[in-house]
Amino acid sequence: MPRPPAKALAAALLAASTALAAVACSAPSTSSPPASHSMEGMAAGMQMTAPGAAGTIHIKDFAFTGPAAVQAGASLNVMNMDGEAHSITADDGSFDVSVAAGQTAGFSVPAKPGVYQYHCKYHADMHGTLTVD
Ligand SMILES: [Cu+2]
Repeated sequence: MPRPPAKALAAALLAASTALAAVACSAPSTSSPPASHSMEGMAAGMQMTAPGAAGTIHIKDFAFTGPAAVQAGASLNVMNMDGEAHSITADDGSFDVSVAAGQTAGFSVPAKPGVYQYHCKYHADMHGTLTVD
């Protein structure tokens, strides 16, 4: 399956998500705070959408697209462009973020470098990989 030019698309989406975040910041409910392995991770994990986020993972058509690698402890936004809720849940439980349809949420990536496999807990066939440097 041919893919769209991801770079230009991602840049446009990032700009759009920044604008959207300002509007969509109406206190979405997170049930489980991300597990923090350090104090800095804990501080960053408190906020919903992170204005200074290192990047955005987009969820569209039941697929994850996002930065291939991020810095340990960085903030990432998750933008759900689908019509139903998704989650980004680490297979090892390092992070677990649910995002309602059309919403954006933020989370802190683990402070420990490694390759994290994640999935959507609502759709078992959705998988992604996040490399933490
Ligand atoms: Cu899903």
